[in-house]
Amino acid sequence: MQIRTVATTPFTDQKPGTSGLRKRVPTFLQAHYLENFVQSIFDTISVPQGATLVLGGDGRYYNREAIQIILKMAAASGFTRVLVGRGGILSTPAASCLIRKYRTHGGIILSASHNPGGPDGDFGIKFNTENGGPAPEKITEAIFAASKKISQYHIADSADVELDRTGDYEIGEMTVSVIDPVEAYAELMESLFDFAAIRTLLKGGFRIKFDAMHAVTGPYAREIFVNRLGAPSTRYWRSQPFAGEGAMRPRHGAAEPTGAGVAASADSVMNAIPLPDFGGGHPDPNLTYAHELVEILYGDNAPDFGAASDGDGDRNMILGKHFFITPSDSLAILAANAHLVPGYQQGLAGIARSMPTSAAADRVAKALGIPCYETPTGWKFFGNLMDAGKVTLCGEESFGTGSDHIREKDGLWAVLFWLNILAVRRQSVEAITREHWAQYGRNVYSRHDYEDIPSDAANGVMKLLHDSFAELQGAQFGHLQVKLCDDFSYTDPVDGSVSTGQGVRIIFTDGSRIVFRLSGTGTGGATLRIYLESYEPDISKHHLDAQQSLATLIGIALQISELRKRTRRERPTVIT
Ligand code: G16
Repeated sequence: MQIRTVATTPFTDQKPGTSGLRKRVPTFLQAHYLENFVQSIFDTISVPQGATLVLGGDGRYYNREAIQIILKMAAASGFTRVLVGRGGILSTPAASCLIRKYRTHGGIILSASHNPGGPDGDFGIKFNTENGGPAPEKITEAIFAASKKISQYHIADSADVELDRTGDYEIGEMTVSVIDPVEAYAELMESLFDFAAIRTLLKGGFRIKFDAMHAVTGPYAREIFVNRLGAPSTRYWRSQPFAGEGAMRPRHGAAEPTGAGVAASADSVMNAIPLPDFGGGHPDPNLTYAHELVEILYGDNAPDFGAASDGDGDRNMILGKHFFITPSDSLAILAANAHLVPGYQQGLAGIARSMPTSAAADRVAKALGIPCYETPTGWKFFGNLMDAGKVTLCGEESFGTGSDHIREKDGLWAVLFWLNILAVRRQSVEAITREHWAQYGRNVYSRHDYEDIPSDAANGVMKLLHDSFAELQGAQFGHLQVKLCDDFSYTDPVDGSVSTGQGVRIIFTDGSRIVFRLSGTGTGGATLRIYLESYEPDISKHHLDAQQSLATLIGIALQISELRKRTRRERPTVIT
């Protein structure tokens, strides 16, 4: 095998964000752009002899081409073996599962998560370490530093590898094992949940609808829900192979019924084929972007349970019949019911949530007598806590929930956790949630996103808030008084590392909160997020709409941030 050393010059913008390097596809298509970043990863992690790498992505545009490049660079950098998902497909949780199962020297996941794909969409790349989790900040910082002084990269001169057939292939000395992307992950799920009980629930007529949003979870959902749990499906799906096998791929939208008609259809999994542009959609499982599913769950003859996942399969949205559960409540409910689920019957060591996530889980932790940790936004902050055995369940308001079974958040895991609880309790999703609120009180919660606003305006809002800290301290807004305002910082209790500037918190004396934060995952302009939370112990008010209950806080947030004036936006782009 011939290894070529290619001279290159640094790009200045390869700083990983909340979760890896995410850029528009045209940026990644620039000569040497991907190669520079991959070489910076390999230079940073120094590849030991005999090392194996996991490699796969969410199937978005440029996934396959990038995989071929990375395989050749891995061969040139001394890896002995690379495990690649067939068709280049691996969900983020499945990649984490494989890294742990085969004790590899980490993995590379190609995804821009919930961001749209296609030639004008986004692409992304992230490195996960040997524990299966996203690289911590000290590694991503080192990769960024390497990317700023790179002068050459190494790549094997070899033919492309056949990605669509499982088996072993060679690039020089390195073996490329193309593996089934689903099997190990599905087995892990079977080891955690009571599949027999869920099968009985589904057989008894409990109807589910899972929206894979034409992203990576389609093959996983079909195998788990349809093949292993017996959820109804048309024969079409049963005989459908994986994505990437072009001949079987339907024309966009042609193979599946959409809209209200789907509610009555027998298919438990919709939008199940991963497409490079996600069928033109925005694979973010929330009330705005998963509206097709939301319409079904809020329509006539709605299924009993609905769920969606995102581009790379780590996020989840849970719906009941005509009912939405905030991710914060979902985490709390999973924790409160974990004793009903085989994989968690031995009890929880602790819970962790990101700072902007509501304190609903804290109440459950208190009742269980276990610790609850508050971390900055980003799954990477949970890794140390899980590795140290301090927490079992973790969750974020951004539709991420997971446990120490892997080191990533896990969309289908959350869906199965809910189904297991439903199979035991035999109540509706809404009834379980309302009982939970009756017992613990309700942390009324909402997030308002202002997407794609000019960076200057977004930074201006954040600066104004910082400059107002002294003035806000102790300020009175009607019946609400500010107890504390700061920019959240976190000291990792395991390794002592400190992360500052993680979001502006305005906390009132009654426990209500407003949090302002700039997104770390966008690729165009800035996204400003406002997180709003208040606590309602009064059961007679639990039925109220969250926006109504939070109206006062929303008004204060707009007033102190001068958001409307500074961004010229009258309303948020997305409300969840
Ligand atoms: C990523 C991280 C999550 C984090 C989210 C926040 O999600 O993996 O842990 O909560 O970003 O996004 P933002 O910075 O935009 O608020 P994902 O699903 O995009 O990988």
